[in-house]
Parts: sequence; structure tokens; C-alpha cells
Amino acid sequence: DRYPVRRALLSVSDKAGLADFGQRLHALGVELLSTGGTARALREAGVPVTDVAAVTGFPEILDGRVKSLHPAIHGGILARRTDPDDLGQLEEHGIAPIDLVAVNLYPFREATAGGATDAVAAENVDIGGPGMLRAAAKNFAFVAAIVDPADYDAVADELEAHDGTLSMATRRRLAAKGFAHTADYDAAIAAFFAGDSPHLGIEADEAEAMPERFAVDLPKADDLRYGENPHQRAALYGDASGIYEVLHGKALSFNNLIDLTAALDLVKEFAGGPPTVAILKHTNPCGVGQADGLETAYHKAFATDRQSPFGGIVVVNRPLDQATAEAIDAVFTEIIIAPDFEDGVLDFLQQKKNRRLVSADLAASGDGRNVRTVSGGLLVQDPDAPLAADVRDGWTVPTERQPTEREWADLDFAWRVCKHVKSNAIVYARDGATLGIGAGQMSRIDASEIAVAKGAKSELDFAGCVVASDAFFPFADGLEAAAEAGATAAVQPGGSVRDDEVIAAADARGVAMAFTGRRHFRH
Ligand code: 93A
Repeated sequence: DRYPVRRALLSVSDKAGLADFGQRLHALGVELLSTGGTARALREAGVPVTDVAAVTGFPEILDGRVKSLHPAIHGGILARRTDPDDLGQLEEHGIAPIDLVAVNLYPFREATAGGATDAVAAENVDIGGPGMLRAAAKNFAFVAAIVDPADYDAVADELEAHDGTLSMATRRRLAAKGFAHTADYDAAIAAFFAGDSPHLGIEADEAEAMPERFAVDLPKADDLRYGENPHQRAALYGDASGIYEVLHGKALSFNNLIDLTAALDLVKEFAGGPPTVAILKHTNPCGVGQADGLETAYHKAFATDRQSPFGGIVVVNRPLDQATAEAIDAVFTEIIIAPDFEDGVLDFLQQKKNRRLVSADLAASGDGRNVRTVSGGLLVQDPDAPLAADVRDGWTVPTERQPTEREWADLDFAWRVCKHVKSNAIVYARDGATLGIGAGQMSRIDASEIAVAKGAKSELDFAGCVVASDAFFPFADGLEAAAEAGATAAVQPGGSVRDDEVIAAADARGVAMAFTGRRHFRH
């Protein structure tokens, strides 16, 4: 009951353990076939592999929606090795048997975990993977179906110990696991689509209830000179030690404290990223720049809008160096925030008596609750936490064109900035620099027009830029206006009933568009 493994097909979304497993199979003389991304990962690890496209004689089409769905693959998996008819038909059609299939599926649960639009969810439904897995599991009498990377080692061990063969018991056990997995996978998909559409957040019944009472009892930290305006009394309550520290300058005002919070929230989006500088006014970024060094990043941020930074806040995501401090010093800046200041930089900046210098811990996570006053009480919500470094992995691209590598980087950057712009928010960016930021408009189109107008005022060229929108484009016109302005790629949550029109408008203009499945209003 032992069958040899001579040819294996690997097609995995989760590339964990892939290189090692591929290497061991290769060392056993097994020929490896793989779909696009898996083949690339194996080649990068130095493991020889044949593209599935070369076996089928057919390229991957529809953005990978059809890559392994072909008789040359499914015939190779499903043929009964003891049936002369089956083997004859393989021979007749020039199909070689496939003895082992290692597949794991598009991460549907992960992609929809925090809520996703129908389009995002649908794009994460794997068709070919379950097909191959079930085909291999069905033919377990001859073929091994592996769905769990945790099984790679045991399978490779057995192959090495038994002359490149696997036992019936192993194949049957793997088949059971494969069937259980596809059943569970389909159940998750069915459950998602049984709910209301679109999904942009937490399902009411899976959310932990907010507390029955919300008690606030914080000590007064400071009386403030006044509130938002000089005729309003104000005080600060709580304890910011461990979050930020004012090292120099006048006491922070009511509005300073609000702006400082906005600046910290924004820069945390880039805490682990390349040198990044943001300039803010009235809680909105005037410009954000990213470069190999802070000084260049500052100039990029400043170039977005050379007028508004006057009297603003500058925040950086790594210790502030002298050259950057001098560049900032050339513009009247109320507050400078940095995780740290390099030697001598504080002394230099302290020459201006009133300017506030603040050090901040970008890893400090705050108090975990976001509170606003409303008529008759308080609104309490979870904070809109900083995005994960790999947030892009959960995005989908419904357009014909995928973003280029440069566009991906700019989309990621623009999306992080856009999250910190008052709604309706539109951000144009290119090469790690914002080109135009449209904040706080009552219509998305107006936000877009203002962003473009501000960029034009700064004599910036929008050709080849990307655009980010904090909530979905309700109509195609917003996307069309962005393309008209020069955007070649866009990022937005998706989830409009008119998504199809917006996607068609993008396709008509060759715009690559990503759906995040999550919106970031700031009201
Ligand atoms: O879009 S699919 O449903 N169509 C297919 O023909 C297909 N073949 C494999 N998804 C398909 N796959 C899946 O692609 C696999 O289940 C795996 O999750 C993923 C691997 O793609 P890549 O090798 O390009 O990273």
C-alpha cells in the first residue's frame, strides 16, 4: 500500500515552511510544480520548480482566479494508478500523474476577521485550492493531500525513511484532514454571506459589550490658561507620564494638547517604518514625507503645502538630528515632537524660548478608550488603532490592473496618512510624499478638488500619483476626478452599492484600485 511520490504540486498562500519542504522533496528527486507566487518563493529559496502554466500550456488568467483549474492538473491528481483505462487516457492526453498536493487556501477567515466588504470577501474565496485538495483527498488511495504546513516535516521524514513512498495510513489520515479543512473553510464563507452586506466592521453579536457604566475619575494634571478659546475655562485631567514629556517651552495649551494627540496618533502609523515626518495644523496633516533620512522627509512633507505649516506641529518617527532640526527651525513651528533628540539638538532648539519641545514614546498605547462629549452624556468607543505593518495583505484588488510595486508602497503610505485626516478625507501621494490633502469637507468631491488645488498651489505635478479615500467612493465621479488629476492607483474601503461602477471607471482609465474593507472616518 505504499505509493511513490515522484511529482508534487505545491500551491500555498501561507508560505511558512515551504522552502524547507520544497528543498527536501527536491533532494528526494521529486519534480515540483507550483502556481505563480509559490513558484517564485521556491525559486528565491533556490529550489527548482516547474510553473503550472508550463504544464497546462495555459497562462494564469483573471488575476489568478484561474491558475490550476485545468485537466492537465486535475487529471494528473485524479487518475487511478491501478486502472489501465485511466493511465491510458493520461498517456493519450500527455498528462503526467501528480502524487502529492500541498495546498493551503486563500486566508478567507483572516481577510474577513475585522469585517470586510462583499468584494473583499469574494476575492478571498479560494476555488482552485479546495479543488486540488479535494481531488487529492478523493484519490487518497494513491495521492497525498497536505493542507497543514505542520505536516510537512512528518511527510518528508516518512518519504526519506521509506525510499520516497508514503503509506496508505498516512494518505488516508491526510485526506480526512483535507476534507475537514475544506468543510470548515466553506462554512466560514457561508456564514459570512449569510450576514448583512456590506461588512465594514464588527458583527454586533460577536462584539464584547461595552461596560454598563462608564466612570471617569481622573486627578487634575493642570489648570489650563483657557480652553479652545480665551473665554472658556479649562483643565487637563489624567496622567501623560510615560506617553510624552514637555522638555522645553511654554505649557501646552488646550488646542496644543489636541494637536499633539493627533500628531502622536499619526506618527504611530509609521512607528516601525522608514524615516517619516509629519507637519500638522488643527489636527490635520499639512504634509507627510518619508525618505532615507529625516531631513529629506521633512522637505517632502513641507513641499506639500508651504504656507500652512506656519505655527504648526512637526512630529518625527526617530531621534531628531541636527540637520533636520535646522530645517524645521527655518519655519516658525509651535511644537516639535520626537521620540528622542540627538546630542546638541535640544540645546540648539531651545534657543527659541517659547517653542515647545516634546519627547514621546511611540510605543505607548494610550488608555484604550476614545471618549467624546455629546448632548446629555459621553460617547465611548475603541480607538482606531494604528494599522499593522502588513495591513496590505488583507486588501484586495478588484480592478483589471494590479498596482505596481511603487504604487503599492504609495498606497500604503497614503492610506496611513488618510486615516488621520478629518472626514471627508482625500490624500494624493507619490514617492513617499503627500502631494495634496483635502480635509474635513462635506463632500468627497470637494475634498478631492481641494487636495488637487492645494497641490497645484505648491506647484506639484500629480502625474503617476496614488489617491486614498477614507471612506468608499459613493459614485464613480470621485474616482474619475482622481484619475483626471493624475492618479494611476487608488485605495479605498469599497462597500458602496455602486462599487461595480467605480471599478468599471477605474478599469476604463487603467487605474489599479485596492479595497481595504475598512473605513477610517474621523468626525
Ligand atoms: O483563484 S483560485 O481559486 N484559482 C485557482 O485556479 C487556484 N489555484 C491555486 N486560487 C487558486 N489557488 C490558490 O492560490 C491556492 O489554494 C493557494 O492558496 C494560492 C497560491 O497562489 P500563489 O502560488 O500564486 O501564491
